[in-house]
Amino acid sequence: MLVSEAVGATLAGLGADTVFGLVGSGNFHVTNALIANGAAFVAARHECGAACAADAWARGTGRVGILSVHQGPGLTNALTGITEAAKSRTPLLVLAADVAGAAVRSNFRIDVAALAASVGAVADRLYSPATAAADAARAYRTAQRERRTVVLAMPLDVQAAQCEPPKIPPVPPLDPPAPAPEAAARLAQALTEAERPVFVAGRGARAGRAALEELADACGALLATSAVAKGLFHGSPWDLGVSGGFASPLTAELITAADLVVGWGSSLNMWTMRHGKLIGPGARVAQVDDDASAIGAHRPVDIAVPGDVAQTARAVLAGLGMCRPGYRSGELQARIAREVRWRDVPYDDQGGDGVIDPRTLTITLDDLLPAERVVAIDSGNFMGYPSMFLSVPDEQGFCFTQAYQSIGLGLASAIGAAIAQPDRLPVAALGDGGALMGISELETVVRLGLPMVIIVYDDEAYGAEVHHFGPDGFALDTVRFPPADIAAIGRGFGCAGVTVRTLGDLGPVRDWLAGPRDRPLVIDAKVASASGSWWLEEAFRGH
Ligand SMILES: Cc1ncc(C[n+]2csc(CCOP(=O)(O)OP(=O)(O)O)c2C)c(N)n1
Repeated sequence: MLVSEAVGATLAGLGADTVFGLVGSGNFHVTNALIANGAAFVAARHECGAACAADAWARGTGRVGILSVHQGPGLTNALTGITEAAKSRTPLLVLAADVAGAAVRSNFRIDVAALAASVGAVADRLYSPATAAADAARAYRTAQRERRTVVLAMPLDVQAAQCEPPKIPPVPPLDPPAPAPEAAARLAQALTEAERPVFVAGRGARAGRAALEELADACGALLATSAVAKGLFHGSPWDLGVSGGFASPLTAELITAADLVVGWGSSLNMWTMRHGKLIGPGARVAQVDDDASAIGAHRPVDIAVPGDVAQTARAVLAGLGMCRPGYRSGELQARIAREVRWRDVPYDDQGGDGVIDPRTLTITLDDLLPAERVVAIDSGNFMGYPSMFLSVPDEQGFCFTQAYQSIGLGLASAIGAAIAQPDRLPVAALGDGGALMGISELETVVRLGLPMVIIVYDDEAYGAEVHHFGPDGFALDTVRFPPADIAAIGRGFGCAGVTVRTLGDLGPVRDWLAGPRDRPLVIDAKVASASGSWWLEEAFRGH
């Protein structure tokens, strides 16, 4: 059989059943081989969109995402999305067609391995017809086991050669790594002694809610998440929501007053810890992570526990001594219920003169949109509004692709998130800059019939730059734009479109929600943007 067929059959045999991509001559046969072996193919209109959709799908399903791209420009077009995935440790396998080794003068020739390595992905290759199926299997397993983004170069001459039908034996599932008993005991002792412990759970804790809640109940800890794990403790009376730039005043106050902060599968990076400001003087820090290299990578830690989150939480629970009530009291519970959500924090509405306050808009949409939702967020000044004012039902309800801080990824991410969770309402939250950058995927949303709500926080500018440079008196002509009728652009793609300047303009949103939701809805919200956001200033400090 052809190597391209063997590779497709091998990957399908390993579990690849959904493939995102854009097909050119170099990845035509492999993609068709995957389809012939039962995989669904999702065609995007730009390779960056395909990469983002595959990334979001992998985040939403917890499985290896598959991206298929043409040689040369197919791969370079996908690179921003691949970089986001690589920096987020998304298990993603990129099937990247490549020129033949001997085609040294090919116009498509690029150094695929160097390109992959430069963005933090793992480079692998189909080395020969005889090894190709094993090469593909190795690449898939690297993505799966090490949670890495792997770029598999597939030279055209190798793809076109003949090989024996592949025989790739299945590998039994691996158990997650248990913590060392001494390390678990150290954490158990620290929690036993702590008076005000707070857990900060990250992406690595997304499957660990039950074990973490049980431990937190036993030692009186409050529960928070990093932005990527928003929703993990939804519904718990002790849920503080997101730690970091998006933390509400009460959340920040309670984390800062903790005497022990435990990061669970969280890097405790500058965003999550507000450059360390959320760690009070004298507080101890513990970190649990199944990747030992992540421990202490962003800040000093007092207690290091390499190990799987859920297993560690159970081991620590078993080793707890007599705990105090910890941080929990009836009074605090009532205060959390009253104050912890951003929407319960008073603000002065800045709407009027043809623009709506983005907080007012988002709170109202939070009430209107069904709770069973998955929200994907683009980057920009606006991004705190949906992150802070839209609730999500659980950790699967939030797709936050900010590891590379690129604008223009949010719409495509929402596509992958929607396909991963077809029973939820997909919501894309974008700035006008990011929306117009990634607009080609609006055709994909329409073509796939996704019942998506696309909220565009339209300030007719690259607001992040306006607010960063404006106060210093710089000219802003390069970052301001004339009005664009994004609702009409949406209608042109086949969506329903509505322009919103006041709450009174939301009638068509209610109508759309009433059904049949047979096409996506674009909400072009002309938003007030008098001043920049504090999370943006926080972000610029990291530049
Ligand atoms: C690909 C890319 N180009 C440029 C930037 C720099 N940048 C950061 S935020 C931003 C403005 C985004 O504008 P918009 O999407 O309208 O959101 P807003 O900031 O106005 O809320 C820009 C250009 C970036 N992060 N990524």
